[in-house]
Amino acid sequence: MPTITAFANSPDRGRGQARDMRLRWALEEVGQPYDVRLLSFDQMKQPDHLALHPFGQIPTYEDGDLALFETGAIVLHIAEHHDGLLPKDTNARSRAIAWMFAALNTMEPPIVELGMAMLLEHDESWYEKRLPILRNRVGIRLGELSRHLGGGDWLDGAFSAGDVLMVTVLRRLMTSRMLEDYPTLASYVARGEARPAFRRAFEAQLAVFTAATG
Ligand code: GTB
Repeated sequence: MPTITAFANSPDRGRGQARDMRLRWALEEVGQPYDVRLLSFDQMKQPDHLALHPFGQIPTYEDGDLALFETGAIVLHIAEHHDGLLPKDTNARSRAIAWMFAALNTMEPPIVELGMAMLLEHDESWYEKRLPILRNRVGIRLGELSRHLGGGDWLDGAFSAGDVLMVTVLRRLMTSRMLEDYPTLASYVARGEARPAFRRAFEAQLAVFTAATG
C-alpha cells in the first residue's frame, strides 16, 4: 500500500487546495488504497523528510523501494501503473500527458502568482497596480482554455490524469473568484468535483483538518 505525505494542519483550512489532494484524487480514481503520513511544517524541513523531498515539501509518495516527489511525476506514476487515468491509444495517451504538463507548466504558474500576491502582498503600496496585471495574465489563459474546452466534458475526450491536474489547478482560483467569468470552466471544475473519487479524496483531506482543529 503506498504512503503519501500531507500537511498535519493545512493552511487551506480543508478546502482541498494543497497538492496532496491531487494524489488522493488520482488514487481514488484508480481504486488504490493508500496511507497518509501527516507532517508539521517543522517535520517537513527535517532530514528524514528531506531525504524524500529535497525541497522539504508535501506531497511525497512511497511504495516499496520507490520514493517520489513532485505531484506531476506522482500522478503520472499512478496513471501508468493502473487503468483509468490514461488512454490505451498511444497518441491519446501522449495528448493526456501533454495536458498534465499544460496544467502544471502553463496554467498553474500565473494562477499561483496571483494567489501568492493576494495572500502575501495585499499590504504593499504597489498591490492595487499589480493585481490587475496578474488577473489579466490568468484571464488570458482561462480564455484560451475555455475556448479549447468548448462544449466538451473533459480536455481530450475521456477523463484523464490531465483533468485531475487541470481541475485541481483551477480550484486554486476559488479566492479570486475568477472562474465566475468563465462558465465553461466553472462547469468543468464542478464536473470534476462531482466525481465520486473526488468527493472521497476531498472528504479524506477535510477529515484531517477537522481532526487537527477540533
Ligand atoms: N512542485 C511541487 C509539487 O507539485 O509537488 C510543489 C509542492 C508544494 O508547493 N507543496 C506545498 C508545500 O509543501 C504544499 S501544496 N509548501 C510548504 C513549503 O514549501 O515549505 C501548496 C499549497 C499550500 C497552501 C495552499 N493553501 O493554503 O491554500 C494551497 C497550496
